[in-house]
Amino acid sequence: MTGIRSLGAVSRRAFATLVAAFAVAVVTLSPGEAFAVDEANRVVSFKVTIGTGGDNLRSASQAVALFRYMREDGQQFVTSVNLNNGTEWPNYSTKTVTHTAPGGIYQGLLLDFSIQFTSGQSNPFETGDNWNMNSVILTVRLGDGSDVILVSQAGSPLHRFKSDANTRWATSL
Ligand SMILES: [Ca+2]
Repeated sequence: MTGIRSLGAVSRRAFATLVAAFAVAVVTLSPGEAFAVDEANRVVSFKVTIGTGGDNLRSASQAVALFRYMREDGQQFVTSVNLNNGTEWPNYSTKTVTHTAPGGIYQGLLLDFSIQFTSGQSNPFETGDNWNMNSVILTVRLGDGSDVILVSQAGSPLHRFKSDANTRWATSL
């Protein structure tokens, strides 16, 4: 069964306790055994839904989503996905991309989420591309089958990416 859970203060506190216990477990268990402990809070996939405003994401431009997280040993990693793969996202369109998470990512250890824009040219005569992002929703699917909305922001635009400036948007998780 799939349900929606909000990330409240109680669950954060509970998770902090869990992580503290987990840190002890890492010392006494081999990494392979430790990974299985928090299956219910393991991030299985990231789902990103982005609304484009009145300035499109042009063909040949790239929008990449990056998810920074901490592993149980305290090291930081980033997993990323190219959202549009060089295809156009037209004005006032909404696109959803799902990214399967690598192993070892847990809900309480996510650090931040960002979108990196790179302007492209599909022919030598095109000028640099700009892109208005009007909304972004980030949902994670957890190991217990539930979906958790971590980010839901909107504006007009929420962020304007330019070919030569403001090419990164980020929010903490
Ligand atoms: Ca554009």
